[in-house]
Amino acid sequence: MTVVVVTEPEFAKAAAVFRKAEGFECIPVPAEEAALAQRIRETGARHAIIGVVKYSGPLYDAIPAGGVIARFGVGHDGVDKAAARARGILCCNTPGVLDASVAECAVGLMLAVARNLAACALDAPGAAWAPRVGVELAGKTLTVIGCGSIGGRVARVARHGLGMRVVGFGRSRPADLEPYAEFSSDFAAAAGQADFVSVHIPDTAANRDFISRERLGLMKKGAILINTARGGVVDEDAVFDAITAGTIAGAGLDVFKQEPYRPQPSGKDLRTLPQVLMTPHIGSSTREACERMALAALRNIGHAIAGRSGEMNLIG
Ligand code: 8YV
Repeated sequence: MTVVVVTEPEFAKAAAVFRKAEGFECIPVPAEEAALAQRIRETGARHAIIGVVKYSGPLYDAIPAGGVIARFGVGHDGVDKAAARARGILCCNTPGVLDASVAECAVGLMLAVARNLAACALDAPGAAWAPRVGVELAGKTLTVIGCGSIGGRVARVARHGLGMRVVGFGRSRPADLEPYAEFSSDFAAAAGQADFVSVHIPDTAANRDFISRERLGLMKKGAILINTARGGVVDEDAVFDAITAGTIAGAGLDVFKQEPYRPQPSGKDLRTLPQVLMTPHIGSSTREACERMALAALRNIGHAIAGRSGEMNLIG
């Protein structure tokens, strides 16, 4: 039996898969780094399956050379690839298995903000029977920031499912341009005409606060911002100010600079704005995607054990 520690939130998302994984003994452990490192040592595990928490120290000393740090998910901004490489630890992720779930979440947030669904759901059972007037998505323009596999999926659903006009934005043209009416590498050209802007870029140093005060100012007045990518790519204070000033109409946010959400040091609290719909990083949290992420993470570890690192989804 290969012992694998799995951080508790990830274990809970796919407990049945982890419990019956053939050839593996999967042990749920705390996600907090010092406790995680301690449990790795206590259990003798060589491999860890982790979520989105950022790990910068003890984890890399606890996993032995040749061991695996396997992301349950695709984004790997929380993994210090250089630290892992220096110690001979293999790092991998699970690309492709969560695209549908994250795309559906982005589209769901778009619909929910456009039709005030969260507020209406709270109104309806009470005394306030107040039909709120929203906006239609059909015929509107959606700009997709980052046209990778998740952004592309959002674009296809929006175009073919909702009848939206989709504009793509990215540093390089996507291989499949089919869902896009236009593509541009110029933010103002791509997003200046959008009623909705949905963000699908990774949290790299180059993308930090990509949705900045300046870029929010370039967006069409009354636009709605959707973020299911990473909190790091959006300047939360600037979003707060843009909404209170009426520069943009609202936002659907699933990811935050700090999770669980905490306002930035300025104290500007997005939770106080009725135009903001916030969800607790649930983009990939469907039964199907969680099962696939668990299986893919275990498959990656299996490849490492068998000496087939070339077949792993290596990152770094
Ligand atoms: C998390 C994500 O991995 O894939 C990503 O990058 O942000 C998520 O899918 C997942 O929520 C961890 O449990």
